[in-house]
Amino acid sequence: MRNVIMSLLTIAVGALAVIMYTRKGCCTRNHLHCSTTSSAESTSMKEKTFAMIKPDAVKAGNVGHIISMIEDNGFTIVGMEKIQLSQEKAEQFYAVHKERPFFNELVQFVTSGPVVIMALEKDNAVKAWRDLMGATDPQKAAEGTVRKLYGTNIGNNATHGSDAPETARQELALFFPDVR
Ligand code: RTP
Ligand code: MG
Repeated sequence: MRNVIMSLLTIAVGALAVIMYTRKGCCTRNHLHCSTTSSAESTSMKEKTFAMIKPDAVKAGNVGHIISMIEDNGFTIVGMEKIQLSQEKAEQFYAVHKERPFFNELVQFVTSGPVVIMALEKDNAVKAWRDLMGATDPQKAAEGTVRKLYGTNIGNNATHGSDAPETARQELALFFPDVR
């Protein structure tokens, strides 16, 4: 009888250990999308995105205002640098628009002065930063968005944000290879 009770206890402890390991496992295997929360909370996931304050906003002295908006909206700035983009890097960054009629103008603009690049982290950061930036054309952007406040026209629209999680990974790898 005593042996049976000991065996049952061993099985119970083993099962408990397996359950606890499984719950912890997703966190150690995938730190970008780590969540050990209940199913009700599982739709919000820490994510990183790439942001740029473009030359027009840097020249106009709006870097501080835009960074304040970013922090006030709950983003963590995990990387930041003020840089001058080379023609080659700008062409690489905007390669997806190579065939568009505005490509040369776009590369010329983004290399016309220093930019501030950032790696931002937040739950659903890609969409959250796109929402905070507003529409590509500042005249169509919603009130209170970065582009409405600090953009001038579709070319001079103050900021850039990655348009999808895969794009964010590519753009972060291009500018912040150490950010994971
Ligand atoms: P971004 O990449 O800079 O965050 O902007 P976006 O996703 O809102 O817009 P996208 O379609 O990726 O276009 C990239 C940039 O190209 C300029 N653009 N000019 N003249 C035009 O019709 C035109 N269309 C786009 C904008 O400066 C836009 O940010
Ligand atoms: Mg874009």
